[in-house]
Amino acid sequence: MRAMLWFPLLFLVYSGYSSAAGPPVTEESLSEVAASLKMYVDELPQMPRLHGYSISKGSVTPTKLTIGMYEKDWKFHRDLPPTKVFVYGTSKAAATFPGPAIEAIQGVPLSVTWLNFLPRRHFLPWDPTIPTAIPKRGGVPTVVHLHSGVNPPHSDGSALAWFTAGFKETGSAWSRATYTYPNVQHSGNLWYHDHALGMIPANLLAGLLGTYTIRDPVLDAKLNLPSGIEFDRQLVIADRSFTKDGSLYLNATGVDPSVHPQWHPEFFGDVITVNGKAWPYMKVQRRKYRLRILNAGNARYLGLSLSNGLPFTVVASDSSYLPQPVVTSRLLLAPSEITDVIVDFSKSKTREIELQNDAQFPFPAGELLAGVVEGCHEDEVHHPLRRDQQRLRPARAAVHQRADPAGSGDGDAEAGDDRAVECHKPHGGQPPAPYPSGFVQGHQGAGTFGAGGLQELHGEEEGRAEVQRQSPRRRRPRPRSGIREDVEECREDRTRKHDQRHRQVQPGGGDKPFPFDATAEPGYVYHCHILDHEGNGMIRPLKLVS
Ligand SMILES: *[C@@H]1O[C@H](CO)[C@@H](O)[C@H](O)[C@H]1NC(C)=O
Ligand SMILES: [Cu+2]
Repeated sequence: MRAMLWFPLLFLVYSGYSSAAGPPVTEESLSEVAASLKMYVDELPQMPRLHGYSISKGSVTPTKLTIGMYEKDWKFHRDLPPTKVFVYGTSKAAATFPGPAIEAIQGVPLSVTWLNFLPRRHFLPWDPTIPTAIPKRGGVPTVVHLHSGVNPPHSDGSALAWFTAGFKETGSAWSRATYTYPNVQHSGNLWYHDHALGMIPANLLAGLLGTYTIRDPVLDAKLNLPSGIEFDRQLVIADRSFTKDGSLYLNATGVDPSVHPQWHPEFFGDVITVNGKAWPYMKVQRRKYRLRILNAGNARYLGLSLSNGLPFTVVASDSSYLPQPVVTSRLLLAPSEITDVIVDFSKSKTREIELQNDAQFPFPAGELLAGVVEGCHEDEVHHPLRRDQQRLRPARAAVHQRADPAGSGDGDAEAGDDRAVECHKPHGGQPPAPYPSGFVQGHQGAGTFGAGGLQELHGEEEGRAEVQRQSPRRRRPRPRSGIREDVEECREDRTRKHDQRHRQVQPGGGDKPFPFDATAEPGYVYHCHILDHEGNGMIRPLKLVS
C-alpha cells in the first residue's frame, strides 16, 4: 500500500525559517513540503463536541453557546512546524481546525453567540477589488453561515452581516451577535463556515469551518445505525498547501495579472488534511462505522473509494436521510457536499485500507493523476474487541414522510403562497443592487430546493406574466432528489425563470409554516460553493418578497 503514495518519500528536514525571509514560494517548493510529510503518522483526531441543548429534569431543553474565532497555531503534521490558523472554539485554547462539532437535537432551538477575536490583519491574501467586506479601521470581517440550515434571515449569516473583533465595525446587514437556529428541519448533516462578502476563500482556507449535526434520537435509534462517539465519526476533508515554515499558502498573483492582479479561479492544495491532520490514520474495530464525510476544500472534488474494494453504504447526503440506502464503491463529493456512509470493516480482508481520491482537478476536465492515489487516511483494522452483532435496519424507515414523497407533482400539499424571489447582481459597489428583471419563483416551506427547469425569458414583462401563469396548484416538473443550496447562476444579460419547488422539510412532512418570517430582512444569499468563485462575486442576495 505504501508504494502507492502520491510522491516518492523524501525525508527532508526543514528548519523553521520565515517564508518572508526565505526564497520565494514556488509550486515546486509547495510540492516538496507535501512530499516531505510522511503519510499516516498522526492519528485522526475527533473535534471537541459541543452539545446544542441542555438536559434538565430528564428532558432536553434549549441552550445557548458562545463560540469565538481565534488566531492560533495548529499542528497539521508531526513534521510540519506549527501553522497559523483562524479557528472556532469556546476559548482560544479549545479552538480547533476544523472547529468544534456542534450537536443539536431536532426540534430543540439553539442560540449561539459568535464572537470575533481575530487580529487586525489577515495572514492570507484576499481580493479588495470586488465587492468585499472591507472594514475602515482594520480587523478581519467575519460572519457565520450554517450551511443547509433552515434559519431566519437574521441568523443566516448574510454576507453583509459581517463584524470585526469586538463588533468595532459591522456590515450593513448586521443586526445581532446571537443567532438562533430553530433546528426544525430533518435530522442530518450541516456545517458552519464563514460567509463575509469576498472573504470566503481566505477565511475558510484559514480554518473558519466546522460541523453541525442535527440528531433525532428517536428516529436515529430506530434505524440502528452505528452510534456513539467512537463509531459515529465526522471526517472533514480539506486540501491545503504549506510553505516550508508551515504557513498555509494562498496565491496572491492572478492567473493572468494583465486581466486581474489576483484572480485565481480555483484553489487546489497539495496536502489532504482530515480533521486538521495531514494524511492521518484511524484505528478501527472489525465492525460497522458511520462516517459523515464533508468536503471542505475550496474547489477540489473528491472521488473517494477504499483501497481494498470495501463498499460504502450511503444512508444520507447533505442534511437528510436518503429514501433508500445506496451501496457504492465510489463517492463523488463536490466542495461543501456531505455524505453519510456506513462502512463495515468486519468485511475487510486486509489490515490496512486507504481512503483514496481519484477525482480530476479542476473537475471534471482536469488531469487525472494516472496510476496515483492520494491517501486521505488509513484504517488499520484490528482484531475485533467484540463481535459485531449489529444489523442495519431497512433504511426505508429513515425517510421522513414528505408531503409528496414521489415528487409526482400530485398531492402538492403546498399550503404555499407563491414566493417571488428576486435575484440581485452586484453593481460594482456594495451592497449589491438587484438584477433589474431577474426573478425566480418558489414556494414557502423551503428546504428542498429542486431546480425543475430553467427557461429563458425576454424582458421583465414576460417574466412577470410567467410567474402569474404558474399557479400554486399547477403541476411542476419532478424535482431532483437531494438537498442543495446551489442554484444556477442568474446572468445579468438575460432574465431567467427558475422553476423551483421548495418542499417542506418539517419532520413528518406537512406544510407547517416556518417558525420565523422568511421574508424578513436581510434575506438570504445563493452562491457557487467553489469558494474561489464565490469569493470572486458569484454570490447574490435572494429575498422572499411576498
Ligand atoms: C501563483 O500564481 C502564478 C500565476 O498563475 C503562478 O505563475 C505561480 O506559479 C503561482 N505560485 C504558486 C506557488 O503556485
Ligand atoms: Cu456553505
